[in-house]
Amino acid sequence: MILDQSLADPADRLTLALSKGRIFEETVPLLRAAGIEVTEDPETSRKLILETNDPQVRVIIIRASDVPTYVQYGAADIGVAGKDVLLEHGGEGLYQPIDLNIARCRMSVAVQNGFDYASAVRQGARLRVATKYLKTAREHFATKGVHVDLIKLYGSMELGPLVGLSDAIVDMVSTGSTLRANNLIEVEHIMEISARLVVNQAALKMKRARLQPILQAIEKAAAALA
Ligand code: PRT
Ligand code: MG
Repeated sequence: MILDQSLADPADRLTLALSKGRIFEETVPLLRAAGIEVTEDPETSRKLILETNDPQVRVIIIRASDVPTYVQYGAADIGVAGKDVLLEHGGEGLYQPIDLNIARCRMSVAVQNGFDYASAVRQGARLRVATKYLKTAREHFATKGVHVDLIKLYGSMELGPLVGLSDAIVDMVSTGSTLRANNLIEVEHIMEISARLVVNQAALKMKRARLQPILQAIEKAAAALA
């Protein structure tokens, strides 16, 4: 279901959905390239709606995994979310994501150092895998014909194998230092991840004149990061 845009913002008012931390920090320069300056810092402000230099543009700060939902329902016109998050959401009501080449990492399978993943897989053992990314993990293991019981977690997946909750985890890896610090090793690389810009489908039609130049400027700035 898409909200009727007349119930949301007027045609020239734009709402952008971002999450705090790396997504916010790495999106700011791309917005700047489109002439949008966020005038408040979500790390120090408790406000959930931030103003910008343009009175018609505002930024809402929400949980990373909630970004596709706000955009899907038209509560935000544009959002920035990781490919990991978008795959779990499914992408309904969202228009063609632009790859922003930011917040890059990889989605991997990791196990405790010493666990013989290859032979467990070879023997057709049923593996217990803890992850926040049920959909993507299910698809990955199904494609490979590996039997798994998936355990849904909301964070700190790295702990799973250390306390016997699971044999393996599926999580994001960037420097690898979290895995190393917890005596885990990567055994499979599932996919490369980066953040994408998503647009509400109705907003793209109703606010095209307002959105098009911003999307173009962001796309150009993002392409330079590739
Ligand atoms: O933190 P919260 O639960 O609110 O949500 P979130 O974790 O989804 O948000 P956030 O801001 O942490 O991540 C937003 C997006 O950034 C993710 O959806 C990914 O697309 C992307 N991204 C890029 C990452 C990382 N790099 C990353 N390193 N997301 C998470 N991590 C975590 C990873 O889960 C692991 O715990 O960082 C740890 C590994 O980092 P290294 O450097 O030690 O390998
Ligand atoms: Mg996080």
